[in-house]
Amino acid sequence: YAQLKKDCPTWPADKAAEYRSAGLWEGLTLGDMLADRAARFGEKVAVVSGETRLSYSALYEQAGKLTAGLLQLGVQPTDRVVVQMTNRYEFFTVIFALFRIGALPVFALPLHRLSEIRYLCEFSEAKAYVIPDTDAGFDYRGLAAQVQEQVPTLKHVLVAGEPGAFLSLEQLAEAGAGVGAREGAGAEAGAEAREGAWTKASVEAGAEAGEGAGGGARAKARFEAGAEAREGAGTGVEVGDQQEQLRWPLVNSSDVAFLQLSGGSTGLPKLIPRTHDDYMYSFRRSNEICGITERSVYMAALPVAHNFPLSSPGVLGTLYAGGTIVLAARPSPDDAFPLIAKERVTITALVPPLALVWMEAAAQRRPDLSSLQVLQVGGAKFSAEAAGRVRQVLGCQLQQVYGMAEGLVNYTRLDDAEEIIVNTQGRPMSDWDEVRVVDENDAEVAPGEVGELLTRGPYTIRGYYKAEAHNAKAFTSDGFYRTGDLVKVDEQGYVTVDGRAKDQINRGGDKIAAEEVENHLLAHPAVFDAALVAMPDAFLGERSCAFIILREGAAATGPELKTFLRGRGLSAYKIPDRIEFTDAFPQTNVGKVSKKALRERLLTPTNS
Ligand code: J2J
Repeated sequence: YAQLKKDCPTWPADKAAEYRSAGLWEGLTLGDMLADRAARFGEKVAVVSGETRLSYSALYEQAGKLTAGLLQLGVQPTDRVVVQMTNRYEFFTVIFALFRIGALPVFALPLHRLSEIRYLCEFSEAKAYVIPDTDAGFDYRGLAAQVQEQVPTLKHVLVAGEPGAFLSLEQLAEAGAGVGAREGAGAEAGAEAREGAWTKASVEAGAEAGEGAGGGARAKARFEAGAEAREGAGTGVEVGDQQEQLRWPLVNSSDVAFLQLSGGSTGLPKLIPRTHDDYMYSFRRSNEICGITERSVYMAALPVAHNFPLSSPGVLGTLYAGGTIVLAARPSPDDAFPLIAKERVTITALVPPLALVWMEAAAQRRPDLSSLQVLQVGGAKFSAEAAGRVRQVLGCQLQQVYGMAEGLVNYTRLDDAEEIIVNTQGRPMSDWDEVRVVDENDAEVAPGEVGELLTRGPYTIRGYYKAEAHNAKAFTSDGFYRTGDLVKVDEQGYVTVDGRAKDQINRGGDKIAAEEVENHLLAHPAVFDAALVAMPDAFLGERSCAFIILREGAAATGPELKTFLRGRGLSAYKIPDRIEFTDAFPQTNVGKVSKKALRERLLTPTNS
């Protein structure tokens, strides 16, 4: 815990105390949440995934078995586990098992390949990597074999489905169930896992807190006692849970629960440490704004580990409310429309290009979308023109969502005037969100003028994981996160996204850090210099174009360079859509490559 604390910058004590006493941070963990909801909602369906319908109790029980199995395997509190899961129910059993242990999921996206996964495993020193067997014709087990060969810290690969050479989650859960059956064996595994890290005093304090109390009160008591006891050390507690006789280490609500992936603008992706307290606040508050209740049926059409479908209010908000999650294997109208009709989906979230595809398909096919009340669109700018057609074509309310895995999420409100819903990206979800719009010198711009959005608040991180030097640039000295987004904020606080100051391409919601791709290109022997820029695209909003200066006497074609990038294990969406060769890059007056000038080159039709 001491090391993790060092690696993850957090809120200053006075702010944390403020957020706690205002009741924003409730002192509950994600594990507490599931335990409580399982007790309250029991046989109600929590997750629908293909043929599988998992009740709240079943989800809790399966997560419990996996918890025991993972402990037996040697997964310990604060261990990192890279989770790359497609939209299937095992995503939930795995993450809740990890939350229970206090191990940290590191969220990867299904499209990530060797280059990204190897980096995530290496950088987080992951002990395990969780994958589906296959999806959309891709075999993740082959990828895992390569990763394991190259990353020595990676001890285990766990597979949802057919395990091949690895261990399946099912086998692991069976092993865990065996352990659970032998009374106290889970405790042994747990105790072993805690060896050395847990002081006696803290264990006692924790146990006391756990005793007798139940539900939220128990968690709160644990929180207080645990926080006191745990100065630099971990605590263990025997939880008087009727449903299973497992012990697990005390996980504090102020602990980092997982590492989320940043869209990134630097050479290597950054990891975002989110705590139980801050994340739960974000989806609890989102639930209020988005009207999520026990009756809500939320469909995850986007990859479920992405911050948007995970928490805005997404699948976790839905579980919090006791609603039902429907996992769509794919977001296409072919897959999603029948599911909406069959499961009576009430709300879902899309990125703009998918919203366009849905509108096109709905206009032609007239599917039954009568249950759908709200369509959330975010991740990239949704054009006002398209936004204006949503209600008529899909028959539901549009909600624009402008969020970021680092924290701040803006929503248009469901009862906002049509004009606001169509033309803005919403306003911050919380009155506690602090927002500043500044110029290049960090001076606040006049109201309504364009500037970079800086933000700080109860669910916006204060720094990336293990990134001290970068944090000094990405955050102001008083803790505001520099979003890199150029925005306008109106008198009512509504935000319009106007552009970007960060060196990133937003390809229909998929974020590409220019420098990351440039570094891969520079590894090619024929490439002298490379610059990746965005080019406008009617469908995706932006696509990427790489400008290349070749070494003297060297030759390479566009297709060769693309093949080269694929060979380096870069995921498909990061492969440049277009490659242009040039003799020199235009420069800014301080001698840097002018990406603005390069982008402009793409707009002039004479360009070859
Ligand atoms: C313009 N740009 C947007 C929007 C995000 C909810 C919704 C989205 C994300 C997300 C998220 C935008 N219009 N409506 O985490 O919880 C761009 C901005 C932003 C970056 C963050 C959530 N919505 N963006 O997209 O971490 O540039 O989160 O800074 O992937 O996406 O990307 P990401």
